[in-house]
Amino acid sequence: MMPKVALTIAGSDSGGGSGLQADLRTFAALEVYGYSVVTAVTAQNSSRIERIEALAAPMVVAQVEAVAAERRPDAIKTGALIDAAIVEAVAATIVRLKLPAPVVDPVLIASSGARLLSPEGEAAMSRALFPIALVVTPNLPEAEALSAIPICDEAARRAAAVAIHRMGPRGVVIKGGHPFTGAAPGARADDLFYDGKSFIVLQGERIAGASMHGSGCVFSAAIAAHLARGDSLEGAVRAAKGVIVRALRNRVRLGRGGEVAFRIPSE
Ligand code: PXL
Repeated sequence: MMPKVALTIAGSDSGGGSGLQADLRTFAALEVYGYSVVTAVTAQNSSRIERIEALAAPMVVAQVEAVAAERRPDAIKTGALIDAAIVEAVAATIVRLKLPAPVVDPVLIASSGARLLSPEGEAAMSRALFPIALVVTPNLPEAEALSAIPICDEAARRAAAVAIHRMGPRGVVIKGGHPFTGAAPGARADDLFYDGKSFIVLQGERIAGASMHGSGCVFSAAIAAHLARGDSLEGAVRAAKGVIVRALRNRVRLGRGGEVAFRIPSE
């Protein structure tokens, strides 16, 4: 049987917790074949990122062309894109090759504090990639940075979702993993989905002790895998919420750093 194929365009995390390693693990758990285009190599473990080296944009494009020449992916996600040259090359290549509208995880800064997209890259992402995106999936700090709206409550989160939606994607999910400033410990981890018409709150209990390292990667990869399998955007986002909850319940600790989302048992 010919499998469905998802393509991730992301950074390599040598520690395996996030980036394309988390994406491929998620695709495999959802029985979707993974193509992986590397944007950068990071030397990191669960505690810290030691070094980041971006590939030249033409090498990123060459990888996309190589896989797309063989088979058109059924869905695409983007993760860490590092700089404006890579952002612009990825957006132009998706348009030129008429590839599916991507799930854009607007990775700006790693949980450990390292920048995974330059300020110029951030501007390029909202200008060139958001208008062709199917859905953009910021966490709370990323939504604040992209919308320039401080998010301290649900009303502000909705305003930020509207502001990001105006930048062009079909949908926006502002994830609930980071609590609002001043929220009570154990506050819910609900995600907010906005498609330009209505808001949908994806309910989720906060999972005590769960690390955030890599969980955004698993979430956006799960959206792409479900889209590849033929789900609607809303269906894929709802399914991905279930996937990240399962992965966080089955997290592992490999060293002294954070735990990472790991096994995704089928429901
Ligand atoms: O979780 C965001 C992320 C994405 N991609 C790479 C990363 C990280 C966080 O560390 O290293 C390569």
